[in-house]
Amino acid sequence: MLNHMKNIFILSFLSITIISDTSAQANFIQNIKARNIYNLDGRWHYIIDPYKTGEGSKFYLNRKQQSKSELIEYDFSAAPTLQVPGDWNSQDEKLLYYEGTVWYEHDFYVQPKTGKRYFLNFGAVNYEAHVYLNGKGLGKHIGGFTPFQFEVTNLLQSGNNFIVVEADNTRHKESVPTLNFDWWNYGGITRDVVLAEMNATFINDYKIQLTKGDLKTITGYIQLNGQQTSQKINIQIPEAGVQIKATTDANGKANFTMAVNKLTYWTSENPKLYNVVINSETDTVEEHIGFRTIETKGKDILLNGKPIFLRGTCLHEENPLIPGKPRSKGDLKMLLEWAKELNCNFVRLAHYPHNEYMSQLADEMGLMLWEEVPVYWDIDWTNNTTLNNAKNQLSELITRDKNRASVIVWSIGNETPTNDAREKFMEALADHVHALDNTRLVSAALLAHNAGNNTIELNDPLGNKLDIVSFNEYCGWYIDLPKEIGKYQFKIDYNKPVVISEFGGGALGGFHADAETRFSEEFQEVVYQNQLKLITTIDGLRGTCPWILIDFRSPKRLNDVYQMGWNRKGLYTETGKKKKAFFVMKTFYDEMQKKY
Ligand code: GCB
Repeated sequence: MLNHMKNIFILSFLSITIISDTSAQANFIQNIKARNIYNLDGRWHYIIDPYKTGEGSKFYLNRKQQSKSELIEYDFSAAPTLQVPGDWNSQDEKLLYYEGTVWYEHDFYVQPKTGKRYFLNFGAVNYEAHVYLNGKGLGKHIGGFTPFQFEVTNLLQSGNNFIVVEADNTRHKESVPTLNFDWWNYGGITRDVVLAEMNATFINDYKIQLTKGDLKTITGYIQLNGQQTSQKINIQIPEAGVQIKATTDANGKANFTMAVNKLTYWTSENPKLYNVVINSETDTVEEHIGFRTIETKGKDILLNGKPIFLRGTCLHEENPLIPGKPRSKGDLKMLLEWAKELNCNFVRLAHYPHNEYMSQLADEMGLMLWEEVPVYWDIDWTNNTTLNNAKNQLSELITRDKNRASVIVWSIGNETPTNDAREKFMEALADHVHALDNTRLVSAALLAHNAGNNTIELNDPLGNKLDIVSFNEYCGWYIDLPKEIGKYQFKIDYNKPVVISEFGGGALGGFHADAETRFSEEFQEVVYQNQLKLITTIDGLRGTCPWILIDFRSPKRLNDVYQMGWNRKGLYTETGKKKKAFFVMKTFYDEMQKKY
């Protein structure tokens, strides 16, 4: 049915961009929040539809009863409302564990201007979204954590308009992530929705970064969208006293290279951002951008050519104090501030792309980031649709965040079991990322194995494709007791920097006992003390990421005494109290800061 709708739509509105399948190229307006936008956040009507009745009954038409006898078995205007952005699970008790379809409807008023073009942009909808404007299908998007947009110039009406979104967070074997994952499957329109008003030809995309390994040259491109493809472009960084002119080609693209003599480079101690101004003949956009290089040399990670140690932490995108997903920039800032209290300079945004505000805040706050896609555990390795889906999520994430100085690592997955099919899949992802962006490092959270004689060996063939070899390691929690951690040694078969992407154990905040009692703060504290002794024996150790900064909800954590639906491995409780292990990590990071 939807395909049929889509075909009709393509025929009648040829100029409309449709992102309708998972292999589509990421194509959305760069830095959309800086453009002329109408914010469509607010209260949206919703109808819970576990049997997908709304598809056959065409809820997208948003029909109203025309006579008192007419039978219409839905009514958006009488339906309750949810806050957008926001997950549905935390806003209606009925939806806490819900996995299925929810229809959203929102009315808005707009007076489109002649000669302008209009784009409807979603920050993220988990997991599959079918979008309609004024009863017409725009297309669908798959993937719960990245932006997508539709051009709606020809569909907008002067006056009242309505959007309908069919959102479905059902888990599927072939999806990314797959059926099994250790976090809450928050559904719905979880990020901002905006309508952007653009000129007929506008600056759609740009990349402005230091050239890989070259502190004196900025390179990048400008991509226009519209008929007037050939334009003069001017890129200026007034504070650095540089500018460059370029001309876009018949495809609306201009590549450029700009020499810079004197720049204050972005670091975590001094996260300098410059105002960058891009002018074309028909558009202007400005953005604050930081400039830094990131490379590896042997076992070192070099930021602006200097060795660094990544004082990291893992983080889920979840609100500790208010249930559910963070809904505003303020919520997200608090999470990063908690990481800074631990004296972090690095955050692993696990296990999926987080809100775009995260990387903007990290740019401002001087936190380096690891960004990841939900290629998590054992996904459908032989399925080509799954591979295209994973590639598309990477493309969308990289398109969105490629100008963020804070982002230094793209992670292609977490704890994927080694076998031939997975190897082929993951190597394809590593190649995909290297081709899209050579100015950052590629990694993945790998699995090490016990090679006998208490030796933890990391020899995953995928490591050869990665710039940093990272692995998760849970000695003292899933394997052995904390007091036994000391018997282990490592064998790591690469001349590359090593980052421990996860380690740790659980504790119920406020539960105190001796250090042998599981789930006590003392047990967790010893896990950390002994883990730090162990992992600092790794010759190439260049970063650590405890799992995890804050307790988070997971339907897999079912112990009713200690867990109650929460993964308790946080260094903070969900109410923001620091556990004893927090101070072990903080002391370690204070010492590492003196060394690097
Ligand atoms: C892991 C996973 C992470 C889990 C964690 C745990 O290895 O990468 O997603 O939440 O372990 O707590 O078991």
